[in-house]
Amino acid sequence: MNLFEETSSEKNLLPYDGEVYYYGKIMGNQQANLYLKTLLETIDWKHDEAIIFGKHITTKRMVAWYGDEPYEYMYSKITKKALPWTAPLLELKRLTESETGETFNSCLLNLYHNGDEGMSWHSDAERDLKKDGAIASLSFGAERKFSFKHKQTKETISTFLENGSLLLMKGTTQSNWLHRLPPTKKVVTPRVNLTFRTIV
Ligand SMILES: O=C(O)CCC(=O)C(=O)O
Ligand SMILES: [Mn+2]
Repeated sequence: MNLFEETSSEKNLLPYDGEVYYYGKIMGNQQANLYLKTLLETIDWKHDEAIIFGKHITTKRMVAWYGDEPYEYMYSKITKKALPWTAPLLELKRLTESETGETFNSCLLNLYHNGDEGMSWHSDAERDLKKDGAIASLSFGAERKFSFKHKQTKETISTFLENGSLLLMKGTTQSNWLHRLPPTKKVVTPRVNLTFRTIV
């Protein structure tokens, strides 16, 4: 590789109005597979709930919420209370902080059992989250497509999130861009995603 070439974590995936850096795999497959197994077995997974058009919805996707303190986090009109960090989560938080140079105080976890499950267009800009705070996303298991769409221009940018990979969203990304994890018939195995965040 050309020494002067930017590494992928230095290249902003977004053309304007935000910053997204994909670090690629930050660990080998063996270690990533072990984390997937550990997280599947030790996290207090619950089906995600939301109030949509006044109706109480329970999704197939499962979620969990951990943090430094029992923070309350409101999203999709449901309030969640953060559980105390587990040892593997603290390990992953420290790894993510050292890779990105950012700090985080909480983590939202998502479990997608297969490609039927995804997450629709949204931005992570709830009131409880630090405004324009960095959000770091760690992925384990099935590789899935991840897309961004600009709120005004509708320009779309996509990337693939590999097993054991790290993605960082920062700056004005959440104010100007939506993101989603599209469902796909091609994926039949689970994926676990961790988003490290800062609650204020
Ligand atoms: O699963 C992912 O990669 C994204 C999850 C996400 O956007 C979220 O939890 O807000
Ligand atoms: Mn999100």
